[in-house]
Amino acid sequence: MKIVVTGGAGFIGANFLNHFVPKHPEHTFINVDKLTYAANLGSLAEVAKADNYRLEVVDIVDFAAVDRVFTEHQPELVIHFAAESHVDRSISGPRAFIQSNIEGTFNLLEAARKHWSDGAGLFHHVSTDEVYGSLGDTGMFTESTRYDPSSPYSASKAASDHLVRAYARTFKLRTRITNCSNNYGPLQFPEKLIPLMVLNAVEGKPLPVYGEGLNVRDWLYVVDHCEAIWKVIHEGEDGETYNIGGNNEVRNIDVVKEICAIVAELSGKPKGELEGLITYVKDRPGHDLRYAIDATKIRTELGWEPTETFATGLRKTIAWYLDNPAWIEQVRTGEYRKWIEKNYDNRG
Ligand code: NAD
Ligand code: TDX
Repeated sequence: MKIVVTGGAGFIGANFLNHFVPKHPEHTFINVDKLTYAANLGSLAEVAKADNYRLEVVDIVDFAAVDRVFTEHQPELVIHFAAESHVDRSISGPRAFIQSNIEGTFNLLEAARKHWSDGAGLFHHVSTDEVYGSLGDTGMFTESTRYDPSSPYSASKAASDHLVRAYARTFKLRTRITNCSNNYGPLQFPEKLIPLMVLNAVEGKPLPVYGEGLNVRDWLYVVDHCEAIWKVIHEGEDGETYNIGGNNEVRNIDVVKEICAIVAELSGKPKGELEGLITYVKDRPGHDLRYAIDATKIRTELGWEPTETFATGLRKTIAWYLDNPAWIEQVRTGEYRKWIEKNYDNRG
């Protein structure tokens, strides 16, 4: 089968390709990626040598380019990861989110509608739990929770989910959607909480915690997410939505303290010294308090179970960052440094 994987040079897409390309020589994986700041071809060094891998440097906002990919490769499956993904960037500059996440998804759906007649082809849309908005101290998101996005990022993802459902209902396009909680693991761009804190701790830089650090995220190891997507594609049902989450709710401040403890252990630095770097900074506007996924549907209907706990996955992740200084140097371009100045300099 020919599989288009959009956003395959980003964090989750690269983990997906690294995991599945070697396992499935019978499939050809076509990575369709614009190569934004968040992409890194260094993450795909091994996969790039494989006979069943191709790279198409394409902006999904460009319909003609997307159409050409469908014409040339005739994919039977699209797994749509490509998106602008960082909430803070969607606050300082929302336009790219509207373009890539909404218009980009629309273009893929239009190409799928044009090229896939009579139920040929499956469109798998990778989405987030942030579309459901914020929880209070109790409750969990199920597949029927009302959409209530808070940030331009989550609003753009919500819009893209709605478009996917509309194409399923109106044009009978075969689609599936997964809404997943916060991912962490190797290859994540160090603007996100976990890699940012790991790298800053290693370098003795401040650890900027937004607000009081009491916001809760439900963490899932990235390969567990990838396996869940694979399961939905192979065993799920058309038109259905599946929530994915690992039942790992942790307050941000506790995540940061845990990172300090593991970095201390692995690097030999005193834990107290690292915790002393914790700095409370101005909160994110519209900051969702708590996310928690009820993954009963994918667990009971498809038998999916995560393999990592937060403790095992976090240790593995930190060890990976400590062992891969070359990868870190590669992503820390001038653009990265500019973002760090822009996001943190005015937080006080
Ligand atoms: P990422 O920012 O690390 O990577 C995104 C990739 O998409 C990059 O390679 C980038 O170049 C590409 N891209 C962006 N705009 C594009 C465009 N216009 N055309 C072509 N390619 C483009 O993101 P990620 O964390 O890997 O997230 C992947 C997907 O999973 C996103 O759709 C995101 O909403 C979703 N998701 C992420 C998380 C998480 O915790 N990271 C959780 C749930 C869902
Ligand atoms: O420096 C920081 N300090 C801090 O306290 C950063 C970068 C984040 N935070 C807080 C904000 C959040 O409560 O940590 C939490 C996690 O922040 P992010 O890593 O930015 O993730 P989040 O906003 O929760 O969104 C992530 O999960 C859902 C991904 O970026 C999304 O793409 C995904 O859909």
